Amino acid sequence: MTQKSFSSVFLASLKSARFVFVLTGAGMSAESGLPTFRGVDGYWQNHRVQDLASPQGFARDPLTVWRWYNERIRAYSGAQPNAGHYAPAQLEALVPDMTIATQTVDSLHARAGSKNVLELHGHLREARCTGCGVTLPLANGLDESLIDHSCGERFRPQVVWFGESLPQDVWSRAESAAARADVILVVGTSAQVYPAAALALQNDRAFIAEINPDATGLSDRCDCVIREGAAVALPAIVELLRL
Ligand code: BV8
Repeated sequence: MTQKSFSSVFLASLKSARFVFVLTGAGMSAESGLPTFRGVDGYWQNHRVQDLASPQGFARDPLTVWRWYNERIRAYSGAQPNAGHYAPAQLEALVPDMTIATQTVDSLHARAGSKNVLELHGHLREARCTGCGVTLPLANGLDESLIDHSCGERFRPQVVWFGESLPQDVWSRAESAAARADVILVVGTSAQVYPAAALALQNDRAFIAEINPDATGLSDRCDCVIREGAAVALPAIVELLRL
């Protein structure tokens, strides 16, 4: 992508920005070979969301829920950050203050070197007992024999399920970073999940750019849309900022 691929106002806003806020979703990891949630081969094609990513679904069938997460954990550990993950890590060094708020739970932003990452929907690095709070590392998933804990309760993944509140400290840091942003990049999200998607809507002063091959519910609210994949658009933006 060349300079002409981007609106001059976008590049000027980014060059002069003090605060940059980046909201990312599953599309960030598509070029790492990980399926998105609602894409053609999305995770949820074969499962009902309510049966997997919710406290009710977990209470009803913890074994199926853990089998789904173990499958994803194995996929995540075999995946590598892509150029779209490395670019924001490089962008952090080019702007005074940058925050990434991600809906992904694959830890690829951190593995790519990003320092200031807010995991809005948690992560899959460890499981937590719902009774006594003890945690277990999830490097290779959770052995099914360990789901029930000796304290009488069960281990669950450290993610935020539908109907659960986002971690208060993470949410308030994300809200203030979005509110003070001069530029907001919305990358790889269908913007269907709230309150995360609302982060891009609460600041009417910022220049908002969407990076997504497809249109979303946020597209009309953006000042520019870049119909390209994250692994192509984000490195191109970083290169142009360096000029
Ligand atoms: C809550 C963790 C109550 C688990 C996930 C309004 C306000 C508040 C809540 C709601 C509301 N309306 C509805 C709700 C309820 C609900 C909700 O949003 N439902 C939706 C489905 C209608 N929200 C909740 O329950 C949240 N909690 O609200 O608590 C409350 C409210 C207020 C105060 C107190 C309490 C909790 C939601 C968290 C759910 N957990 N994940 C897990 O991962 O298993 S959500 C899940 O969806 C993932 O985190 C995923 O990342 C996220 C969002 O999906 P996307 O990331 O956008 O992925 P998707 O596939 O949809 O899109 C991918 C995009 O990438 C596409 O656009 C595609 O075109 C693009 N793409 C593809 N390739 C590329 C690309 N882009 C760039 N480059 C590419 N190469």
